Amino acid sequence: MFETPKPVLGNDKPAVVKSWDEWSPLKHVIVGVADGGMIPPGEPALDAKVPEDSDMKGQWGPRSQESADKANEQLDNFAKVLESRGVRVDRPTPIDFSAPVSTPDWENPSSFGCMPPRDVILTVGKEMLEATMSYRCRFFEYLCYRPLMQKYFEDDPHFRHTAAPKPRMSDASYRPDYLSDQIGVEKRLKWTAEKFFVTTEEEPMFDAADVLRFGKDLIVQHGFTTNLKGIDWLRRHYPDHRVTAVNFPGDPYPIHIDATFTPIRPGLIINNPERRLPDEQREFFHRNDWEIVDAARPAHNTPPPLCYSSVWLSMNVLMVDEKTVCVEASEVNQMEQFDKMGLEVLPIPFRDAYAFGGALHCATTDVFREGDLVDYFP
Ligand code: DAV
Repeated sequence: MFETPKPVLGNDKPAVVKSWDEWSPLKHVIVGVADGGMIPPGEPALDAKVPEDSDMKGQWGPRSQESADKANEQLDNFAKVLESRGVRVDRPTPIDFSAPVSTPDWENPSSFGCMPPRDVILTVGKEMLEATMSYRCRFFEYLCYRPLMQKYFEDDPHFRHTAAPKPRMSDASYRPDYLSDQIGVEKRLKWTAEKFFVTTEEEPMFDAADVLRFGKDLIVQHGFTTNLKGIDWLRRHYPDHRVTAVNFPGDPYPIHIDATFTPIRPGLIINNPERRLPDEQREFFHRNDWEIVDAARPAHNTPPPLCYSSVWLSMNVLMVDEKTVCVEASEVNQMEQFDKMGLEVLPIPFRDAYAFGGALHCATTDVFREGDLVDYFP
């Protein structure tokens, strides 16, 4: 019989859930774990994200114990650094990611992992929402967070635990045009510019990591992992927020906004210079005196082995507060840029964890930040 695992908790004090933005003082966070992480088998939306020249092409199966151990060492160290800054840290509970999964519409030989909580759980105010997700291999990932959700539900009488409608993720949800592994970057860029993405508009789909929280505004990337219906669903779900769709035509593999567009503090955003926000979409920010500056170049020319993400994980940073930023320890250019902006930089070694699902923003999700709901774009 399946027994519900006990949550791995930072401490036993009752939890309180609240977070409205990406930069207010962080007091409680979930940090992912690498245990059991898989290279998932091919499926339509995942294949579309793997670049033609990637070492991931055609691979699948369990990741090595050695690589998981190294990743966990860095994840644990990251958790310790956060704790030393007064941040309480909880960890998800892995399920058996190697087990085949199925629904009435499809079967997939395995799941993925639970290293990047940011992709799955969206905290807005006192609510934690489980995203629909968009990859079949990530359909059941929310289960890893349920022990924590139950604990928060018991502790905080005002916490709202919600789940967006599970998509069917049948073949109708994916464009067969993206099935070829010989598309080429030129055609991909044309398709991205035309907003012709791998996901169709069959049903609402979104990953939580396509959403950035700016107080009363939610900025959402339309791309491979979030479709327009997903954005519309978010708009209807958060009637007291403004939900604005953005897209970045320079990105041939647009998944998740957090290696593309990163708010640092009220009034300041760094933007990936290869994935510029189009001028007409910049208006929204400029009108309210927000500055959008080019992010520094990554320090590496290639991602580490067996990694889905691009070198732009350099800008996938975690704000501890408006003046303190966690940056991957080898990203010297990004650290220097933040230093010049007057921020305190906490260097965090993390490249061994990248392959399990991303960098420091991906590997966390907020439980509690100080501060209240602010309208930054009145
Ligand atoms: O640039 O490959 C990575 C985002 C991971 N959450 C990229 C996007």
